[in-house]
Amino acid sequence: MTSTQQDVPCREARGETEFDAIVVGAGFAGLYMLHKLRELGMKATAIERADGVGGTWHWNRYPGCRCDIESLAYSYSFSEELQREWTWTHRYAAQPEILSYLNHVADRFDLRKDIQLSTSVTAAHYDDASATWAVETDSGERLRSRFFVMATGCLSDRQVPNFAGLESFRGDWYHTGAWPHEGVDFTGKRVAVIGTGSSGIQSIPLIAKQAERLYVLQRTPQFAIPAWNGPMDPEVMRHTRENYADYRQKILDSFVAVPFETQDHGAHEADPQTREAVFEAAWKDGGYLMLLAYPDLIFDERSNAHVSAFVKQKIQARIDDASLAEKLTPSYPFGAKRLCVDTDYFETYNRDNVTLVSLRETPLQEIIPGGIRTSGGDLDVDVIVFATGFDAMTGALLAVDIRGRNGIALRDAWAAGPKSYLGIAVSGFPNMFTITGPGSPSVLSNMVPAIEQHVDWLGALLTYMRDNGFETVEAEREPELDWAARVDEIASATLYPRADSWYMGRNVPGKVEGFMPFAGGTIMYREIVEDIAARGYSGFALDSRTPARTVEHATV
Ligand code: NA7
Repeated sequence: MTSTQQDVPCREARGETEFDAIVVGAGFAGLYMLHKLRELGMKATAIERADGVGGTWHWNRYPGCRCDIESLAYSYSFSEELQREWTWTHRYAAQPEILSYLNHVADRFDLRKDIQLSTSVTAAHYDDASATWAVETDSGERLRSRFFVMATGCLSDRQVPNFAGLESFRGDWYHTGAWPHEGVDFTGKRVAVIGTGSSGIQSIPLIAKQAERLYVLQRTPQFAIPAWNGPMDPEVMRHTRENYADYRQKILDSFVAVPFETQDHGAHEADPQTREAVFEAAWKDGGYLMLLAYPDLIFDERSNAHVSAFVKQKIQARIDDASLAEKLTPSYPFGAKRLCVDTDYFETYNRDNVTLVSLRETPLQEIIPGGIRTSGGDLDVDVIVFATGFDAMTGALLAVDIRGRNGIALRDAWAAGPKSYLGIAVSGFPNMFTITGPGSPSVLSNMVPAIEQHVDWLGALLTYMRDNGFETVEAEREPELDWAARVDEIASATLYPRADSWYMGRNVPGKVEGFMPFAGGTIMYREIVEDIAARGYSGFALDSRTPARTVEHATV
């Protein structure tokens, strides 16, 4: 699919480098997308802002950072050789191990030669006449490509709240999503962690062990289920490695792309003893799958009340002080905010050097040179850790000045919230794709299979275009609106909207509210997108017009 030779001198004369496809990001999504494009014989490049590959796993190096999907499931399936040669050391891999894995993938498939590191894509403008994307980077480099793929991750645009006085702070501060490579030594330090999502919950127990004093500033208490992490059982690793095909099939057959077994009826229908036993077994197994102990926990208020009560009582049993336990107990439906998976999180509050500061009771007023001022008094600290999360799902997409047909900015097209056909493509933005974009299961499922599913689907689409002589593909407006309505409708049938979560866009001041992922599960989603493909990519306009590739183009 390499562009015709006669175009190249014209573009090179304008200082542009020409590609068939430009991929933004070199995390799980960008690496596999690049590999796929290469398999299709395309000239492709991936542009990555970090100085290494790995995406999320490059940036998030805070103490305790690990995946809360089990390692065996949180890994690529596209290469049998890769599956067979990699050994996971723990049930839940820690960040360094996942980063090593991604570096291994980059080397093994010789991807590095087509990855440009330490470079941010700042703008991407579509030119209708040539049907190409003009892409500009922060180094002023200009590139051009036929296809443009945003593989920028769902949780990569980090948020440091706009607290007054931060610039006056005399100590050091860090965001968990941009942790120093050399680590941070908290020994002898007074530390404040702001935020109790996954990043806070993973890092707080380890920071508490090292710091002289730790203040945890909590806005909303979180549900967390113990990981019961430990070394990988060699027998489980061996058996899975020899039977990966079966294991991956179980992933495909599951609601969230993680092998698990649920009940065939709702929790509220079960008799109390059985229900308690099922919850207890799920608790003992640990982790995120507690949310799937029964299939209706996130859909049915009565069932959710049962699991919420069970987990609250488990949380409270882990904390010595009853009034503290009360403050650490969530009040929204179980699972409506992203469920956390912990190691010793609640027990950490039993330590003498740890203080919980409830920002609901004593709101944060400002950062002062010596620490943090709350309505309850000043906290003297040497270090502030912002575990305050990300502008999820849309932040990284809107951070690039993306303009589609007629110069329409993605930011304007999404002014009332993201609208995307299948979470893959946006009307008005031909030949642009988003891997695990808003409107796809993405963050409600295991991200690696979700990424592979999108990349494989796109690979098939690009093959179809080549075989049938299509130059451009673009989501049509009506199907896109229908899809958005469907995403909304499914979300309204769940309990997710009952919490102030990043799923809903409620963690970022001023962000348009709306549930962004597709909550119908990965099986339903896959069936829908495969059916759309089988019907000649219905809902997409495919155009075989030969673009005027040699005319003068609008540039970024
Ligand atoms: P999260 O889950 O978004 O957590 C961010 C935390 O920071 C959460 O407790 C927030 O409280 C808190 N927060 C955010 N802004 C503020 C302000 N302004 N003041 C006080 N507290 C604040 O991000 P994580 O990095 O922990 O995890 C992200 C995902 O990575 C996670 O869900 C997994 O999928 C992996 P809130 O709950 O909004 O009241």
